[in-house]
Amino acid sequence: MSNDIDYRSVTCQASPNIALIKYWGKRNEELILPDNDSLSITLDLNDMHSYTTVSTSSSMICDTFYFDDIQQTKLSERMKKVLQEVRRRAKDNKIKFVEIRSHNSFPASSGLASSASAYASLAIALTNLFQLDNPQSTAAYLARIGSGSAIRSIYGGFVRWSSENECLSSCIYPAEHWSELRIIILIFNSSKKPVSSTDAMQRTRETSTLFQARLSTINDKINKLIEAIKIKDFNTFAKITMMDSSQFHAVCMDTYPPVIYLNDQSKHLIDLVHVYNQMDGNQIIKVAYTFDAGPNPFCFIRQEHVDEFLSLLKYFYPTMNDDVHKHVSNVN
Ligand code: 2P0
Repeated sequence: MSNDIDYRSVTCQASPNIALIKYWGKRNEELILPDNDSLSITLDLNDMHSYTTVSTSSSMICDTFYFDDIQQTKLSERMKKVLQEVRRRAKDNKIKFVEIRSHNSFPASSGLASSASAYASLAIALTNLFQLDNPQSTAAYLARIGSGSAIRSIYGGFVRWSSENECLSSCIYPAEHWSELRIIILIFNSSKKPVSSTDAMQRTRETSTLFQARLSTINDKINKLIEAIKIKDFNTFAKITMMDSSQFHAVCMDTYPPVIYLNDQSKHLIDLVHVYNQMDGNQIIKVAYTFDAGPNPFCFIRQEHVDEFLSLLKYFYPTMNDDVHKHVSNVN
């Protein structure tokens, strides 16, 4: 806190999002323009938010960044890029320096992408602090140049990020539209991913021949998925979601050298879900999984099947009981 008379400060929060149709590949690295549209759900986990406080005053002598109250030696290049864009857009040219304080209410090592919620909260806070024009699209732009998928955390509910024109994101349906939908997150491994998404997607573009084939499937899948969400057709929703996850990981495997994010536990969970879905023999899908750039499954399920599926998870992964319980969530 500062006693400066021109001291101003804003704090904002944002939540992580999980992609149903994955973003993978940039047609413009600098501006982070994606090769394909993506569709996600913003999570509403009570204990999972990123908070960012941005402050400015004339007495500050440089830009500073604190993560978990620890001052970092320097700002990342992405963060510098975001601040450069804020300065360019700000009407008063008096923005001297900014202090950024960020923390997550969930462990950074929980295996959940925190960069999306971190950059979304930073973008919203900066937009508010400097009262930038067109706040929502400006915050979306700033979030995107910080970390591509962060643009989807600007909105709650079901969010589409377009790969066309200005590459904005928009809420397709609010979370209340499908209130029976739940997410169960299992943390199989919380260590840092072997290859960053940024590096891996660039490598995929350069080497994978399956990549172009994947791109040609995206819009059809998104249209079908949006229709499934509209009419709450869980079977179609589940099938498209699982198939896109597998296709994304197949493209990663087709990258040279291969990028392997799934582990043996991930594969076990995939088998478990399919056996469980076929148990009744009535073609009704009860659970769907999706995996991001990591081994941890995000399982979508309707409320009516939660208890049954949790019992199964507790049986197969007895040490994970607490986490599983903790992460049963509504969508935002
Ligand atoms: C997604 N992922 O749609 C995909 C699926 C990971 C797998 O967006 O380089 O951290 O900052 O734009 O956003 C992770 O990539 O990458 C990601 P950059 P980002 O959620």
